[in-house]
Amino acid sequence: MTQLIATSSHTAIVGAGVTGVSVARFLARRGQRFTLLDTCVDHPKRAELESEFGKNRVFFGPLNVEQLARAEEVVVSPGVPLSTPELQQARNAGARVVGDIDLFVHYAKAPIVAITGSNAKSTVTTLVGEMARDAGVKVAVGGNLGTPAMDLLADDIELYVLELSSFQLEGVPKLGAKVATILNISADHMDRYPDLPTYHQTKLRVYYGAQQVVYNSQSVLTQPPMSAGAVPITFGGRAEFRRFGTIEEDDGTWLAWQLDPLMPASELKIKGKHNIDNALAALALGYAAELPIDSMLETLRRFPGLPHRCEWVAEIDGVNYFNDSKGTNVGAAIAAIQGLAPAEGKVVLIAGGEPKGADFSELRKPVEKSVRCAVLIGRAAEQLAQVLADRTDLQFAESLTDAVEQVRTRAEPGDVVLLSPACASFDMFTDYRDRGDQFRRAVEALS
Ligand code: UMA
Ligand code: ADP
Repeated sequence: MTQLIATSSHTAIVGAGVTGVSVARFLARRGQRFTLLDTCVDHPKRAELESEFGKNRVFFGPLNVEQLARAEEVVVSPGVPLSTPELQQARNAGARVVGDIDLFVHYAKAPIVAITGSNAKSTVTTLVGEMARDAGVKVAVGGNLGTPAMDLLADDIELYVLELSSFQLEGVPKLGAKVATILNISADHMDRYPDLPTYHQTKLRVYYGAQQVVYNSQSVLTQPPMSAGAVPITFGGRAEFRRFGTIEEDDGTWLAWQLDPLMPASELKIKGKHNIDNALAALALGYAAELPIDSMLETLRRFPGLPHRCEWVAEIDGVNYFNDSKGTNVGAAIAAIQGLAPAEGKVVLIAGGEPKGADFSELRKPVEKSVRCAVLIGRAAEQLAQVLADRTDLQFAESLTDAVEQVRTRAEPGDVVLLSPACASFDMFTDYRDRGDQFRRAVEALS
């Protein structure tokens, strides 16, 4: 446990988004002194925040090092890199610089299931939360998923299930989770990290102090650096000792624990091979958190998946349309292409957007194997075209509606049309939800 904090006589909170506000409200309830700082002068909630916390506690504009250094503790929001020069100067001046998760760990009284990875975090976190709820556990679910961790704190909670981003893990010296996992690692946020090893090291922080670790048997990068606590549980691939995997039976693929078949994969509502891994990961985490297996299987049978993640939208002229707007990096798009590629038909892909410093070359092989044609949109279109030109047919579209109209003319019966952009959405849309909703509307307009 870190030497905390927020018991300090004065805390500076950097970033007045949902995280910063959750920390400010927590400190306000405890009657502790704090200042809330945000570099955005035109902050959309400026007036609201000044009215809630008082003008003398909320500051907008460039960070003031002296003001930061006067605080004993600086709680930094995940969107603000710890490498920000003013934060480094404050640290040099003696301030403790932490994130909201550090604060949360200090005050949480119930065990934590901590889930990170490049992709599938929200799906698996939601599933584990549902499994716990269905098993009668009083559970709180949040973190990067949406509800900031500090807003989850309550005395009657029996289990916390947290989705943690690399940004949130940056500020956590020792998480001490009951169960921790990295689901998978592929390059993401390469506009924030200098290289993949640095990003990977940040993700590994999820394991520090964990009682039980769960990792992906198919990905060496998800392994904890040292075996701490109980013998690890793994997921993915063929089921074996201490592994939730699959076994092949006469009637198809089954989810299994060690040698015990649990349920046919065909009973899952979430579609695609990658979602079998997600179901197995959730089972492994739930098992490690001591949830009953039968009840977890019932949850799996019911779980419809989250919107914008390989979400089925419509079937038009024998072509199935899927919205994977949350496929915001290369690893996600590859999983979606491979997971949804039909046995008989091909994928017609819509990709592109804000590239986030990504290297798209890993898309070449799966695109060559499974993609009939790719329609490219957004700022990354040219970059994607250079990488994919010799692998599949390419077309360009000015808008998502235009892209949907183009894919309609290219898709053949038995094909899958897939929006899985491998990019962020901010060049053309408010966020991934807006992009997914616009895709859905464009597809519905076709039919
Ligand atoms: N800001 C500064 N200085 C900076 C950068 C930002 O003052 O240098 C201010 C902005 O003006 C803004 C505030 O910081 O007012 C925003 O803070 P934030 O970016 O940390 O965002 P929050 O609203 O606190 O939301 C954060 C997560 N956002 C990021 O990590 C960027 C949310 O994840 C998360 O749901 C929420 O905390 C609750 O835990 C979003 C996300 O995009 C969904 N996450 C990334 C991802 O999933 O890939 C990691
Ligand atoms: P995250 O919260 O990590 O972004 P989500 O559950 O929201 O994860 O899924 C985001 C995207 O990741 C999905 O839309 C899909 O494209 C991709 N994805 C889902 N499961 C997997 C997996 N097991 N491996 C790789 N990519 C996946």
